[in-house]
Amino acid sequence: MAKRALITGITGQDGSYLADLLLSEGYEVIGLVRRSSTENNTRISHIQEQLTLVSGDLMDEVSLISVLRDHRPQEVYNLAAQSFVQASWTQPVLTGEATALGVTRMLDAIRTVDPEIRFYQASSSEMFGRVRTVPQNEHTEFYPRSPYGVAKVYGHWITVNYRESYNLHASSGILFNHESPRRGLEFVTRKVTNGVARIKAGLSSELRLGNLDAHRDWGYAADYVRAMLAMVQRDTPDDFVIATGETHSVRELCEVAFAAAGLKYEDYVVVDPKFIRPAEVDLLVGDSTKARDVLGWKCEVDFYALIEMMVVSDLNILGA
Ligand code: NAP
Ligand code: F7E
Repeated sequence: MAKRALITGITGQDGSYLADLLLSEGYEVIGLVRRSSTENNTRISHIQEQLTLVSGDLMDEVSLISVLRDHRPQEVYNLAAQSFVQASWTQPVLTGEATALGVTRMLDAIRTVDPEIRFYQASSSEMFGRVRTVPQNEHTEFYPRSPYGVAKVYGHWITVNYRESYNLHASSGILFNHESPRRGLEFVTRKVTNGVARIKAGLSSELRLGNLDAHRDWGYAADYVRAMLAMVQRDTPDDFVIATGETHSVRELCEVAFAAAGLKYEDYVVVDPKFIRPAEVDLLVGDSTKARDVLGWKCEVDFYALIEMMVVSDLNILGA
């Protein structure tokens, strides 16, 4: 019989790639979607008929319990969150409710309905924040630098705690930044590749950014969802860092993205203090040796191929 999985955050970047992957593996996929006055299914429109979309919200435990009772998934992938770091300073309480307490609501719904359900939590390299070691691995101390990072630390530890308290099969994937043509326009990679396409199409004459010196370990989202699936299939739940092991600055990102369209970033990029954060994460670079050794996971798409893929996609979208 086909396995049944519930994905929270299915309308987001990772949810859509994970749904693609699970369907290709023969899963029945249930997607939790929060109520909205306008439908927001663009990332999953190509597979919508193969999905069962159900209404619910991480803010509302009753809805989570009902969805688990009605659909009885064997696996739950908790990808839903307020995921934009910058917004976590203007909406810190909402970020805590969804990104931190939402994890407890889902874990407790699992404990109540069926403690045999296997659980994946979308943890983040933002938990490392002001990094204590370089590169960062599963033993690196957390030092979050935003309300989002703090909320993710809570989400990680409540996952570990429910595993230890109630013996749940709960794993936490500590994923470094991962991007794709489906990335939200507010995140820096997509903002840059969309900005390049807009300039090329004659729709903009400049691109306003914040800190160009921040360094990130950027990978491809479709590679990263393979790691989520692999973690949940193991006999023993555990925590894994997922990263490429390479770091690049935002400036380098601009250089590579503008060059892919035959442009020089210095001619268009303007630093705007509006995009500088109250506290910054200066440098992230992950060590995913454990994932390679235990899960057999590795990434297939490197930084340069990823940025080129995103520029090409954005140029196509705008017909530039
Ligand atoms: P995303 O594109 O921002 O998607 C977030 C998803 O969460 C959307 O489907 C959103 O629904 C949903 N959501 C937000 N609040 C909700 C609520 N209260 N109840 C139910 N659903 C809610 O994020 P992503 O890039 O795919 O990331 C997926 C997860 O991985 C997130 O937890 C993120 O924090 C984490 N993460 C991401 C990265 C990365 O680099 N992408 C790295 C590490 C960890 P709407 O469509 O209705 O807004
Ligand atoms: O910023 C700098 C910014 O917003 C990356 C989320 O998926 O990954 C993501 O969080 C860097 C930061 O991603 C702009 O200051 C400069 O240093 O693309 P971002 P993030 O904050 O790293 C982690 C792993 C997650 O878990 C999160 O959910 O780029 N930067 N100028 C800018 N960033 C943005 N967004 N916009 C700018 O104009």
